[in-house]
Amino acid sequence: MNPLLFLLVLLHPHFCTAAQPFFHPLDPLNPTELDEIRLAIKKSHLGKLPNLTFHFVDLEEPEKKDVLSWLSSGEQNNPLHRPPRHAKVVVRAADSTHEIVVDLDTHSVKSDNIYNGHGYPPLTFVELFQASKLPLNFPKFKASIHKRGLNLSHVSCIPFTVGWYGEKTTKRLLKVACFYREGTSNVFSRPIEGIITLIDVDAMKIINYSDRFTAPLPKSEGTDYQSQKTEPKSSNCKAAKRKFTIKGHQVKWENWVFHVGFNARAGVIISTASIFDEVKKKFRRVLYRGHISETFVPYMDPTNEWYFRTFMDIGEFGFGRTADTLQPMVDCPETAEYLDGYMADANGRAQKVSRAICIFERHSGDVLWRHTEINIPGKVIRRGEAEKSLVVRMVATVGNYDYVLDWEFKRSGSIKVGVALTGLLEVKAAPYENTMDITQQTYGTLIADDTVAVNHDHYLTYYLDLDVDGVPNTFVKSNFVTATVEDINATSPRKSYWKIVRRAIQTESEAKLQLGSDRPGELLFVNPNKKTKIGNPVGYRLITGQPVNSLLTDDDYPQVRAAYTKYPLWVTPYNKTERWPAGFYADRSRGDDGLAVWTKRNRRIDNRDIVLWYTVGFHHSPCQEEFPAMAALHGGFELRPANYFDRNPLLK
Ligand SMILES: *[C@@H]1O[C@H](CO)[C@@H](O)[C@H](O)[C@H]1NC(C)=O
Ligand SMILES: *[C@@H]1O[C@H](CO)[C@@H](O)[C@H](O)[C@H]1NC(C)=O
Ligand SMILES: *[C@@H]1O[C@H](CO)[C@@H](O)[C@H](O)[C@H]1NC(C)=O
Ligand SMILES: *[C@@H]1O[C@H](CO)[C@@H](O)[C@H](O)[C@H]1NC(C)=O
Ligand SMILES: *[C@@H]1O[C@H](CO)[C@@H](O)[C@H](O)[C@H]1NC(C)=O
Ligand SMILES: [Cu+2]
Repeated sequence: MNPLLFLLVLLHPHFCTAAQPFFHPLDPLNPTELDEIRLAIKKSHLGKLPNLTFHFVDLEEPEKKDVLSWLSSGEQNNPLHRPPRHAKVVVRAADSTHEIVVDLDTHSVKSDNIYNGHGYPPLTFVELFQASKLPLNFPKFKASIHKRGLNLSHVSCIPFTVGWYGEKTTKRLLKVACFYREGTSNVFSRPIEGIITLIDVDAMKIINYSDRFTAPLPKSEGTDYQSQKTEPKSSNCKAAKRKFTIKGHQVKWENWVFHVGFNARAGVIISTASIFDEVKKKFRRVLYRGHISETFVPYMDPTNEWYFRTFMDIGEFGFGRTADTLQPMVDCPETAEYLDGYMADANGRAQKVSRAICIFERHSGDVLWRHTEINIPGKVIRRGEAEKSLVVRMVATVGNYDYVLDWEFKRSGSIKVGVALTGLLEVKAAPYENTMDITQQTYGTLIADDTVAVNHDHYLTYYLDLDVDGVPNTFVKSNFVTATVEDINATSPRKSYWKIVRRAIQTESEAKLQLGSDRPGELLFVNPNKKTKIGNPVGYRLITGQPVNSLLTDDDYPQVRAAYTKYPLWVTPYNKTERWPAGFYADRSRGDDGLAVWTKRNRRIDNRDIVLWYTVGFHHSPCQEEFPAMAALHGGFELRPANYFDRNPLLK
């Protein structure tokens, strides 16, 4: 024990009597801390400003070097040695955006800076809720509903973010579209087409209204999905004994140890993930921090009621904010353990999402490895192991869509990131009952009578601060190229083979890659300062899914805002403030912050602390089976050791 702590123990006996809570500097803010933050802000000068609203409250991450030295110090349970704990808070008050740092050790506001750049912080649930109610009391809207022969008490309205289309000055706005609930719980299936209401969010007033045309209201028959409701059923067999431990937010399973955080914006955050090396007898680092960092969902319909539907769900709303309470036996298996999530609501009050995250051991039924040997006279050797892995899962329900987000850890050293899209399609009403009747561009697929599901994309971008066996890493791109047999001495009847051409990438501009279009190859992240016993650079391989790049033109405003979606892969030098690829202030952003802008500096990325940005994308052309609810569509990628271990870590 260090002498200072010993002294404190004498002065404060509770230090040694109370069980030490397990602490990690990246632990998310707990409800007590959220309360302290709110009170510190309320009692500061900010508390006197009108209309004080909390838009974002999160841990202000300690410096990476401090976290790493804490991790290696062996002082994990010593509260005196923890890095200082701060919170970052973004509030709106009197029509301004304030960025505040609160010191959680002194319970006081440390700094307050007014943000004057473009874009706005995420919308609060209160704002979305209030905006959704405004049309229902608006005389012109009531008249439109009456004109269509509909009953106002069956109308539900849903607010959408509006993007940016070159306006010189902007306001915080929402556009509201309305739906007819009558006869169905599938709210999204019966759009009341032709009407859009524009709302000034700060004033919370309707500032424009358009009712351009009517279209047949899609009928309610066949739209419901509740008949298939899966009631959580408990099985008779007793749940298998849990094979992992959760201490605070630290998870240990087989050869892995990692930390599971949570915030309103990203949802699940995996950090300080290390894997035990049986040969070296120590934990070795793989991933300092990984989380989803933005989604971009542009719809492909340029008409007045649809053109603005180009959502950035993480920056505009938040995946943690929309994290759903997981249903045992539907969302996660019986053996799962759950973690609650905490965040601040619009008043700064701690809000709990029960069972926001689940963790479970998965027995996929797949073969992990196997071999049968018949070439040994007199015997047959048959060996192998079944696959099992540990999954950390959350679900974000953003309006009509549900995103199931998995981090899967394998004993082989792989980390698989999985994304599944499910939920309801966003549809519009159109006067067609058969594709033969279609006379005008529909921008989608006719999936039911009078119902068109509009084409769109989903881009889910992951922030991956890899620390492959240490901080300095290099991105190495190899290509498999066809070589011809040089026929000088005519010793080989073969004409060709392939060989590997490796290139260590030096700068950001070389690192942004179009995948799939060019030659085959592999993407490696190596620690150039470490080699295996026999000399290969220690690395991890990125195995991508199907590459998907944006097809929008560079001058299209949504594409200007989400310029990073032109490439599925970017690599940047680590910089704590570069975290959100469309910028932090994504609502009404103009593309002047974010990955595509930062990388214009073309910084060096070789043998440095680097961050990989990888986008899982989908071009979604809807089909009839996706109505009334859509079976999960899967995507993802894998980080897989490549000469990281001296041999297969599964075979001891
Ligand atoms: C406070 O909000 C209300 C409505 O949300 C708005 O009418 C008022 O102008 C706001 N006051 C200030 C000073 O921003
Ligand atoms: C509208 O719907 C409500 C709720 O179902 C019902 O009570 C009311 O009578 C309806 N109004 C008309 C005019 O049909
Ligand atoms: C309001 O709507 C009209 C008609 O749709 C449009 O011409 C006008 O530009 C809109 N004004 C604003 C402020 O959006
Ligand atoms: C061809 O054969 C000569 C003589 O045996 C040898 O010196 C040379 O290295 C060979 N070249 C190749 C390409 O194998
Ligand atoms: C980190 O990134 C921000 C935004 O790109 C930039 O302003 C800042 O100078 C960078 N810091 C360092 C140390 O490079
Ligand atoms: Cu989709």
